[in-house]
Amino acid sequence: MRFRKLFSLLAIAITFTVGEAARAASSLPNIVVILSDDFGYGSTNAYGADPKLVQTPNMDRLAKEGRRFTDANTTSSVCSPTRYSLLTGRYCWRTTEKHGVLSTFSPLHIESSRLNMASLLKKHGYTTAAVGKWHLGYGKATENPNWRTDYTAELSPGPLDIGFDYHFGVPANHGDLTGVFVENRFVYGLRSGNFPKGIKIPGPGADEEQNFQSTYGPEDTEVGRGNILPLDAPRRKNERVMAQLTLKATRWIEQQPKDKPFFLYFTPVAAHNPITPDKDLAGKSPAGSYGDWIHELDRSVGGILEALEKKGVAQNTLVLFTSDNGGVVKTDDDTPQSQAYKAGLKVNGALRGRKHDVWEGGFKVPFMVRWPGQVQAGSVSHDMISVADILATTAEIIGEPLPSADKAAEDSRSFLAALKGHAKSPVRDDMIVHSSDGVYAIRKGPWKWVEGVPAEGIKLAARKKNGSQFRPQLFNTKDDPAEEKDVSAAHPEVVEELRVLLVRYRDGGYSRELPPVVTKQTEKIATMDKAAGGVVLEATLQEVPGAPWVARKDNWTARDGGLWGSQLAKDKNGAVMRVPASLTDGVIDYEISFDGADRHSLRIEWGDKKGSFRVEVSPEMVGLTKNPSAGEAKDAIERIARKPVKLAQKTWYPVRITFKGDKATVQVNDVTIEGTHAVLGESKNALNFLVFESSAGFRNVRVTR
Ligand SMILES: [Ca+2]
Repeated sequence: MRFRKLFSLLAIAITFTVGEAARAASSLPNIVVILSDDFGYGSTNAYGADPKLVQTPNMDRLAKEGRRFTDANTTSSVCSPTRYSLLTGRYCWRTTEKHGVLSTFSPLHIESSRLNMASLLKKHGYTTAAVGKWHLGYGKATENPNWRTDYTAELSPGPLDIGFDYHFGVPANHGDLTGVFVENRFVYGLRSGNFPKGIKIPGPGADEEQNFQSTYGPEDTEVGRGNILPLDAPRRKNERVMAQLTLKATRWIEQQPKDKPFFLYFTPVAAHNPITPDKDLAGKSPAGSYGDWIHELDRSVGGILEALEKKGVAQNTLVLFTSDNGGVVKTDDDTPQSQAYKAGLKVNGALRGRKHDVWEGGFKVPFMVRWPGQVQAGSVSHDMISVADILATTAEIIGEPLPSADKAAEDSRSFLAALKGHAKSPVRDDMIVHSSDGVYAIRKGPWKWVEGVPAEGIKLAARKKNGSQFRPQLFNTKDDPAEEKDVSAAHPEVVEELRVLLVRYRDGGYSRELPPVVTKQTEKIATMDKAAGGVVLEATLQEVPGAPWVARKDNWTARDGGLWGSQLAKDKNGAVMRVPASLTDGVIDYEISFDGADRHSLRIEWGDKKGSFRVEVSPEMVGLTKNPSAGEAKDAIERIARKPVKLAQKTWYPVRITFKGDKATVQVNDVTIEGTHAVLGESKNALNFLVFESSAGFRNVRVTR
């Protein structure tokens, strides 16, 4: 009896708590973030696209019924880094991703414990979903250098491990080599694979069948070539990917309970390549298929708005539409983008540049927010904001204080005041943007200073092609929005102020507030004791050596106490310097200094011309790899070990390779890798010092056994 009473009291208490939470939750708005892909600043009518070329009534509705921002910016001019920033409120260059985008086979890039849009909202009672292009990786990499996402197995950790309740996605890009969708933790409809027997992974229902095809070939991919993953699963049909994603998103909205708020992160694949508008839209836009593709994006946005209305929740839903980077501009080939350009469509408006660039056309994007009763319809804001600010803004909306700036949302500043039209001062005084080549630029007031230094690992060809972005320059974006005139010579004090601020934010770990000045530690160079044993070979390399060395003389010059190699422009095999050396167990020592080289490879030949393996060193990575042996296929390459390193330019670092049995230990400055392979235990006959692209120097080679 007493137990029963206690139980019923407990039940009342639980009911009360749940009811309270539901009531509190019901006053919170639903949040729908629509992040389009490669969709340029000038591609909607609301932002000036000629309605004779494209018509975007649904996106324009968000401007008419909400607020349109004229100075909204992505953090990167490419996909993955901006997506990371939107969800975490942190610049992606603070992670290991210093340039370019993640691969289709990269591990999950958002740390599982990191505060992000989904985890923040879930904590406040939201149901959460990520539907659309993901491009933030799946799985957790191991030490194995050959690790890559296994799409035949459980894709974990993934979106469901960082706060999303539901996920339906295109793994990386429209036209990526997987050719499939992912639902929650598995490839959608996977029929066989590396998962426990008895599990049945759901696939397309009868109403989705028209959105799939039996095979997915190179012709369906973004680049029109490549080895398609051999997955036993229904294949995406490019023309129906937008329809399928929209269907999954709207169906999810329909299924949401009335008493819980929801967060939908919807990421359509348009207007990324390949340009594949649905059949019923094809041929309608005078701007060609690219215009039709924009129409498809607009129709998808319309589908989401309609689903919110049908559900009766549009009045309590904040809808935000933007893009992950600027549009692709092409002018002189037969691509859909060129056709659109020739027809008169300026996808990035009057801005300079495009996707990938450090120019404004790479970052400035359409950004519209509709929130009935909270945001004035038809209003415009000229405040400078970043997609990294969406997290802090969301936190303010739901009344959750952010952790300290060094812990989370490092670069996120709330623009809620600008959204509601109450901002008395700019929500952002300054902002950092970052190009695909890893070039930083910082904006403050009317100024934009481009630091002009590409990331390590940017190839010589790109350095030549994008040379105009690889030098410091200052623009006044108010007087000169098209960034035509470098005014750094006239304003050295502005250049200095922005340079110092950029360094402070970059080294300080956050920019939400001003971090303390970090004094960078001076570079530590490891010291190594002289290896014991009999000396097989010793050379200081203060001059181009003669026999037994063989060097391609054109590429090798002695200076600064070492011998420097650089690859001839047309020679894809690198500069080579070869020396015979007889060694089984023993030690190879030398020093290396990078001066713009992409990488160095020490190719070690074993056996009687049977084969070789290589020690690779770049400013970012050290690796040990077996090359194909005589009679093996060209792609019979085995990565034995691999680790990141950080080597400064024009600095001498020690390298030591120790062989014992079939084990090798490679130490480059303070980083050590180890690997075991039969070829490592073979008798080694020759060393080839290779340099790829620009210059690297060597000195003090010593081989002992
Ligand atoms: Ca993109």
